[in-house]
Amino acid sequence: MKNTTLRRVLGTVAALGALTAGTLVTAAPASAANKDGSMDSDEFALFFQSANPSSWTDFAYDESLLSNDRFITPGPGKDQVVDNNAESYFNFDNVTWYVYTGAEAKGTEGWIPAKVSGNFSGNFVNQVSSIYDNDAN
Ligand SMILES: [Ca+2]
Ligand SMILES: [Ca+2]
Ligand SMILES: [Ca+2]
Repeated sequence: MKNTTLRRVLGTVAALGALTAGTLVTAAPASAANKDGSMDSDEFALFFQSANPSSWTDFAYDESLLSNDRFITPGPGKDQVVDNNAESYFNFDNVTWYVYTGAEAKGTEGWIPAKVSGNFSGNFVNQVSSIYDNDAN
């Protein structure tokens, strides 16, 4: 089980390395912590900028309001509010995450498959206001 998890994590290290200054955690998921600046294997991250390295925040749980969250890792955008301010994403989780342009899952819905990173398209760039995975937490 542990070896399988590690292989999955290592498979995405190269992509993450191009994105950021922050800490990539390859240890057991038991150490995962929400919004601690470490990308754990059950988390979803939002970045201040697209393409270029920038500040980001790691989310382990649903966020019905991103207006009280800020980008926390070192880099451009650090301490800026996340709401309507994220240009790219990294779904480091094993499940799909859903993003919405409105708070509390309102507005336009988008989804990001497990282990996929990229830039938000026109409908979502600097518009995302809430995020959810499908595990009821
Ligand atoms: Ca974390
Ligand atoms: Ca929040
Ligand atoms: Ca919005």
